[in-house]
Amino acid sequence: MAEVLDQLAKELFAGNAKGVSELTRKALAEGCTPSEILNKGLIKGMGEVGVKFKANEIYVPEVLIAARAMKAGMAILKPKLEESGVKPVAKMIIGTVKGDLHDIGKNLVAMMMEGAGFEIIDLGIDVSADKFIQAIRDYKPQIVGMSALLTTTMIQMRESIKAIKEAGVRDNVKVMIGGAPLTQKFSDEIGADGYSPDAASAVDKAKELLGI
Ligand code: B1M
Repeated sequence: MAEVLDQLAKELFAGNAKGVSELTRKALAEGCTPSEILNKGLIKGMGEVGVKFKANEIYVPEVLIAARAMKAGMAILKPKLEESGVKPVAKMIIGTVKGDLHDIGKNLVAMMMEGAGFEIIDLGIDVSADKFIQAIRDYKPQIVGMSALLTTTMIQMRESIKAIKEAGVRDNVKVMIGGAPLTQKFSDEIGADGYSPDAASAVDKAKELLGI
């Protein structure tokens, strides 16, 4: 049983979507629980992707290919997880801030978070403060993720955090920010709860913020 899960983690790391689909089915047929397949197969493989990405041993294309393989496995596993009542680690809404259309980095973060067992509600690009606030009310996430790639839009993060505070929902969530022009100093200045420089550290930061 452990063998099929190890193999699954390896195929996910290699980005083999077909292999991941087959092994997910095989693991189910061999009697592995959906939660074992998720944690010891898919999340384990994606965790390895995160480690290598952080160490600059693999790059964006490899991460995207691994994420596609993860999605292939999840498509089979998701209904089984729902049937067996496995809860996500936590819920996160994420979006690229108003005026900014860059989404490659944001999508990578969303994929790595999903890979780590988080439920992700992706609000897309050009997300206004009002849209963040509405989504906090609608989805009740534990984490709000904001991404910005332009020096002209990073300021929107300050505006959004201010608006979230004024709307009275700031205490309900941890706000995490990221994007190429950002720094920890900027994060501190605008009152975010956390900053992370890349998609793999985003998972660590989110867990740290939630104490999990
Ligand atoms: Co634009 N662009 N772009 N662009 N673009 C940059 C960002 C730029 C640095 C290029 C340059 O001039 N050298 C520059 C910004 C300069 C500045 O602000 N100082 C720039 C500009 C100027 C523009 C336009 C204004 C160009 C124009 O029209 N004149 C325009 C703006 C449009 C708009 O947003 N309103 C524009 C448009 C575009 C395209 C549409 C063509 C395209 C985006 C396509 C898309 O995203 N779907 C594009 C691209 C591709 C880039 C570059 C080349 C690549 C960005 C990228 O995807 N990087 C970029 C130059 C560069 O970076 N080399 C550039 C890869 C990605 C994986 O990295 O997004 O940093 P990144 O994400 C990382 C981390 O930052 C972090 O994790 C990710 C993965 O490790 N991270 C988070 C990101 N979000 C996070 C959130 C977190 C945590 C971590 O928590 C929530």
